[in-house]
Amino acid sequence: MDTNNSVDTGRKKMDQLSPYLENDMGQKATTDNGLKISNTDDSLKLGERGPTLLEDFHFRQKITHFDHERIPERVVHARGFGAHGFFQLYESMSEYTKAKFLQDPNLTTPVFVRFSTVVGSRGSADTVRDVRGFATKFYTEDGNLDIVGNNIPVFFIQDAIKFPDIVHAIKPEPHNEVPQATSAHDTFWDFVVNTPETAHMVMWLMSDRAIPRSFRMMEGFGVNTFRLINAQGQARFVKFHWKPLLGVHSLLRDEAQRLSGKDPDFHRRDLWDAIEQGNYPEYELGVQIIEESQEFSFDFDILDPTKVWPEELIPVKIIGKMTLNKNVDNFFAETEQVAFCPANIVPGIDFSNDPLLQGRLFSYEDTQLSRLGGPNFRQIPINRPVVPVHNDQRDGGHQMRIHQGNVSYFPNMLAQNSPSPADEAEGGFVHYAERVDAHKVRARSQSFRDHFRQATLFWNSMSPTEKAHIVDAFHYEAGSVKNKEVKQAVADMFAHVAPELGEQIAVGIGVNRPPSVPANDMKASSAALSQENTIKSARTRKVAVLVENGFCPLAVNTMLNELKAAGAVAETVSSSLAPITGKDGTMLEPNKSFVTTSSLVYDAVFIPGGANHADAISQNIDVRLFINEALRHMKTVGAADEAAELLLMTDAAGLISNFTGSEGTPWVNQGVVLIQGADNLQPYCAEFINQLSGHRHWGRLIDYPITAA
Ligand code: HDE
Repeated sequence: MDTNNSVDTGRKKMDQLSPYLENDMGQKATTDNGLKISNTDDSLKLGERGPTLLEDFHFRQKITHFDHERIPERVVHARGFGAHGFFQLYESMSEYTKAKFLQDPNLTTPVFVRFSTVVGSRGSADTVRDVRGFATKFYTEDGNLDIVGNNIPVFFIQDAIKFPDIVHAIKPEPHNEVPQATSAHDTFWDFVVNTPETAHMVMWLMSDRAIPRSFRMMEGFGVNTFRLINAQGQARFVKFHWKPLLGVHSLLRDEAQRLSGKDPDFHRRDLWDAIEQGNYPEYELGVQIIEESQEFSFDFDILDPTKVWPEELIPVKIIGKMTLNKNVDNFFAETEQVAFCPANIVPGIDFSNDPLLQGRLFSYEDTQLSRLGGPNFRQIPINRPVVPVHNDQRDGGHQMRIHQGNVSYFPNMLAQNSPSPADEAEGGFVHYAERVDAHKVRARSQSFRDHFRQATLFWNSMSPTEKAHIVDAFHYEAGSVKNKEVKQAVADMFAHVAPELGEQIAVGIGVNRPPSVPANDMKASSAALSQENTIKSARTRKVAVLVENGFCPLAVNTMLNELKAAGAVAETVSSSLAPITGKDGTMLEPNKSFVTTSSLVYDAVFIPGGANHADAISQNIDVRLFINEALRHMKTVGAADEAAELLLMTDAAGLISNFTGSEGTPWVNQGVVLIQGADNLQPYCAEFINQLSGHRHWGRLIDYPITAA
């Protein structure tokens, strides 16, 4: 926990949780009844070789508890990872809302965040192509507020009643429960091609947004439209955004798929390690606000969850920052048992009639009843508000409160009407009195009918690299579909987004060119949608320094020091974990070996010089694979002195074919950074770090996935 902040830093929630922390260190083992146990290795038997006796209460309790250790996983967002932190406002938002936590910039509010994938089971891999959940619980002075968002700002469907359909379609197919944690199969694409409102979100799902580099490097979006209400009762429409201070960055498809095997925990490990190292993830909270009078001023319906509010039209006002500064003490107790619900709001925030949101308001409470086993899940420590709870709700499974007295109803005289409702001035929640005058119909508004224009806006906003990645994703996803008609329909449907997209999909998945369709009139683009325009930084990036016997200690030390100063994280990697000797006799104990790690988990690779080192490295097939893979995944690769020439051996892409030596100054081409004959490596390290902060070097193989039609 960060104690340097002058303000609360989320302490209130930690103080509340601390009485529940258990530490068994140095204690004697007992049963759940507190009876000390003398032996927990042998069951009670009739003779040493005889049958076990039913009377063995310790055996029965131990096994029974174990038998019931699991609870149902979330029906969606089953795999997730959480952390504690705090939120602090930059400036008072009192003009827009009376929410207490948005009034005073000196106040900090404890938060708990859970990131997740949507489709896979609890044990599935982190780096699959999927939407990421980004759910935040604010423990405010008005009670808990949940912003249950995703890292994609739009949703597949417009009405909550279709949620079971989309989820059934995207989950593993029911006859054989294959494939796990992916949309690359027939039922998902069958649903998509029969549901044009999915077009916009599918574009995001096929984009790099769906394979984030880190939870720390993705945006969050509340998706649904809410309201802000100020103390005068004025309402405005609002959408919530989280903007990561490290920028928005992604993996490559191939990298993400390989990582699923090499490190299925890649994202949770990354978040955990960053927090343990003090590299606290930070996200700014932004709001887009639309006046009620402007409700009908746009070429999209502001209640339609398949639409963004383009940031160039409605700017995101940055209002505060969230810092995640503490890992959980226990995954199950906190991350697994946390229960989010978009209906958890506070005075100053209210709902809109967004038909997806309206359904969500019901679903989350409902699902917790089976997942967490009854109506008292709000009493689980992680779910408790930091303010007192008083009401006449009683009993139910696992009731933790011991309510005193004989009154559990309202109104009453016996307890002087306690607990009594609070009026608005006392902080009582009063729903926004929206006037609605309409027929009761099972129908959808005409204003929700445009399904392609914003999908085209997204496509128009992508850089050539991002477009190439989208085409590549379609080739993999729709190419994995078995049914030829569905495949054809995918190419045909996305020709409505952009004819060239439909054609490029068709080429890659072996179906006919889509028939020409009427041109979509969306010509605009939005710079905010492209990751090319994001923040770039070397901070917290991970670098592998490859070392064998004979390495140059000066080069290694300079690089490690400079990386540390830039806020990057370095690990030495060698053939084994045994200590190695540098060219001047310096000993070094490598952090990782080629068996225990892989190029996949790093953002860059550096190979120091040393004559014998170069020999040792040149004979090592693992080194070649490591470098080749890093080059293929567009990562920064650096080498010094003798090692620079070795790169020629792995230079399949011809990146250094024109390297003729560097005479003491750094030589750079597409993220390959070489140096020879320098007395001082600091300028070289600065260039290496500069290249590292570029994230990936897309120019390296820019033309590879797009095939000419
Ligand atoms: Fe969810 N969603 N959802 N969802 N959702 C759940 O609630 C649901 C939607 C989101 O880390 C479930 O507690 C419906 C949009 C996140 O614990 C369930 C609809 C967005 C999480 C549920 C949606 C989300 C969930 C399953 C369509 C982004 C994980 C377990 C109307 C704004 C929260 C649970 C966590 C979880 C229902 C659509 C985000 C079944 C009916 C849109 C981040 O209640």
